[in-house]
Amino acid sequence: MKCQVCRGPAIIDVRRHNANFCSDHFLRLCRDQTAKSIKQFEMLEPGDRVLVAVSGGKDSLAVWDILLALGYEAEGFYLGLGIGDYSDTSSDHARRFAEERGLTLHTEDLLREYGFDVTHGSRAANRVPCSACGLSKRHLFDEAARRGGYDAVATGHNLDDEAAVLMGNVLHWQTEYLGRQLPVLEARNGFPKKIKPLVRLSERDTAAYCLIRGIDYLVDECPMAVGNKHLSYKAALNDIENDSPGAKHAFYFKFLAQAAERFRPDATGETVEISPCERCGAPSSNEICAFCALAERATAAVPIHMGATRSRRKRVNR
Ligand code: Q46
Ligand code: ZN
Ligand code: ZN
Repeated sequence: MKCQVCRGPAIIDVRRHNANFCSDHFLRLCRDQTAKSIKQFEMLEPGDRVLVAVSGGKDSLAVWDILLALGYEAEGFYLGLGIGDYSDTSSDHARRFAEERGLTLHTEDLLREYGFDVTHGSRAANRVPCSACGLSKRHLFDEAARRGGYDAVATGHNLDDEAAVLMGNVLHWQTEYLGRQLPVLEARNGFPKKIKPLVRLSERDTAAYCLIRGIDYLVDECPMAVGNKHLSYKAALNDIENDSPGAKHAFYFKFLAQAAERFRPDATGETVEISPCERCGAPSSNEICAFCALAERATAAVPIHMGATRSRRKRVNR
C-alpha cells in the first residue's frame, strides 16, 4: 500500500477518496479538508479568534489542533457536566492537552457555578439528560464566546455526526431542523457565530489524526449516549458506506448543495423577537432564557453544592 502523494509506505486507506496516505500526507489531507470547509462555508477570516468547545474526545481535540495548525488563534472552553467518572476523565484529557501545548483552556463547572449537574438536574427539571446537557452547553459556550469577544464558537462535529443528524431529520421529515442543519450559523441577535470545521472528516479520520499527532483523547462515549437514536443511524450509515464508499459524504454534501435551501423557510427563529434574559442578560425569546429556567427547576430540587452559592446569588441579582 503506497501513499498516493509521495509513493512512500502508506499507513491508512481513505476509501471515500479511493486513496492511501503516509502519516504526513494524511495529516495534510485532514488540514486541507478542514481549510476547504472553512473557505467553502465562509466559517472564518484569517486571524479570527475562535473558542473551541472541548470535551476531551477525539473530535474536539482534533479541531483545536487543526485550527491552530491553520494559523487561527484558538482557545478552548471545557464545561464540567457532572456525569460521574466520564466527566472526571474527560476533564483530565482536555486539561492535559492544553497544558502540554501551553494553550489556554477556560473551564466552568455546572455544579460548582450553577448549582446542578446533568445527572440530577435533568431529573429534577423533568428533562432527558441530553436535552438538559445540550441546552446548558449551548448557553454557556455562547456566553463564554460573548464575554471573550471571540469571532466564532467551533465544535468538533464530523461527517458521521452530521450525516446521522441528517438521517434522523429526514426519517421524521423535521423540515424545521432541515432548514437549520448547516455547518455554519451566522452571528445574529447577540448569538455568536457557530462553525463545524470538521464536516469533511469522518470519525475514523479524526481518530487516526489524533493517533498520529500523539493526542491522548478520551475514548469512552458518554454513558448517557446509550440508546441514543443517532448511534443506530451512524451504524446504518456505516453499513451503507461499507458497501458504497463515499455515500455518507454524498448524502450530506448533496443535501447542503441541492436541498438545504428548500427547507430554509421552515426554519423558525428568524422572526421571533429576541430580548435580554431578565436574569442573565443572554439573548432570549422569553423573559427568562431556557437555561435560567432549567437552572431554577434543577436547583429547586437538588441540594446546592457549597461552591455554587456565590454564582447562584450573582445570577439572581443580575
Ligand atoms: S455529553 Fe451531554 Fe452528549 Fe452525554 S449527556 Fe448527552 S449530550 S451524550 S454529546
Ligand atoms: Zn506521503
Ligand atoms: Zn438567562
